[in-house]
Amino acid sequence: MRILDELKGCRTIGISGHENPDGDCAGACLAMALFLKKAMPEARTDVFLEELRPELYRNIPGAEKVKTDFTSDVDSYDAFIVLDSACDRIAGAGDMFLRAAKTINIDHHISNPGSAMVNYINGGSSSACELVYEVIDQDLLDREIAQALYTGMVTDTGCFRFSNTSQKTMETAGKLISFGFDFPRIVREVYFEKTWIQQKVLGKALMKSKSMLGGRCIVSRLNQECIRSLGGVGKDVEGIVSALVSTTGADCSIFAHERPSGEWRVSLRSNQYVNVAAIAEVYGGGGHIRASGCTIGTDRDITFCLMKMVEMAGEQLKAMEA
Ligand SMILES: [Mn+2]
Repeated sequence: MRILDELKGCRTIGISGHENPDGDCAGACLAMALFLKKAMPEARTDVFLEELRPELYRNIPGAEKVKTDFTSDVDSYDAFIVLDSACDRIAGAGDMFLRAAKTINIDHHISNPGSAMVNYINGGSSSACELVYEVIDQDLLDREIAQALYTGMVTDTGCFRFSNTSQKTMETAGKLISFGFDFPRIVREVYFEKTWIQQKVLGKALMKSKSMLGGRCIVSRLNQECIRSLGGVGKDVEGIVSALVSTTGADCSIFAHERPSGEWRVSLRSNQYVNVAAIAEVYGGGGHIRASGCTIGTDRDITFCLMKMVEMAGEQLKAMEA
C-alpha cells in the first residue's frame, strides 16, 4: 500500500487509533499526520485520540495538536484512517469513521478483521509504526516523523526485546535513528521511567512476593489499602507482573491487585513453558499464551483462586516433564 495513492484528491483527512492510546498508537497517528501535512499541504489533517500520557506528550512531535475532545467542524471527512486498532475500538471517533467517504485501516493485530474500505493488516509486523513507515513515501521522512515512529516501535517491541522484532524492524529502526533525535531519552522516558509512587508500589509487591513451585512461579498481591497507603492508584501496578517473572528460575508469575470495587484483577506472565491463557480462561479471562489476565469477583476467595492458579501452572509444568 502507498498511502498517497489511497488519499488522492482528499481535502479533509481524519486519523484515530485505539482507546487508552499507547506509544505505538500515538506515534503511528502523529507520524501519519506529520507526513500528510508535508506531502499534502493543501489537505486538512485532524488526529483524534484520548488523552496521552505525559511521557508521550513530551516525546512525540505534534502530540499537543491531538483533538482529545473528539469534536470537529468537518461533518464527513473525505478519508478516515484508523491505525493500530480495529475500527470498532476508536473511542469517540466511531461516528466520524462511519460518516467518512473513504475509510482505511492499518494495523498489526492479527485478530483485526479489517472492516474499513481499504485494509492493510499485517500480524507479522512489530508495530503500527513499522507499517506506517512502509506506506509513506520515505524520501519525505524527517526528524520529527522518524522520532514519532521510533517511539511506537520501542513501545511495542519492549525496546526490541520481544519476538515480534524482525530484521526488518531493526533495519527500519536503524534508518530512523539516522535522523539524529535523542533516542536514549525516548527509551528511558517512554519505556523505563516510573513515578516514585509506582516504584514504591513495585517495591512493595516484590517484598510481599512468594516463591512457589520451588521458585518456578512467583506470586504477589496488593490490596486497595496497601496501594492507597503508598499514594498509588490502579494504574500504578502496571509492569509488576513482568518484574516478577524476570526472577531467575521462574517460569511464570501471577500478580493480583484489588480494585476499589473489591474485585481482584489478576495478571499472569510466562517465560517459555506455561500457557497462562489457559489458566486465565478458567476464571473467565483470557489473552495470550505468555500474557493473560482475569478478574475475580467479590463472590470468590482470592487466596483460594490464586492457590488454584499456582496449582494449574504446576500441573502444566509436570505434564511437560513427563
Ligand atoms: Mn501496536
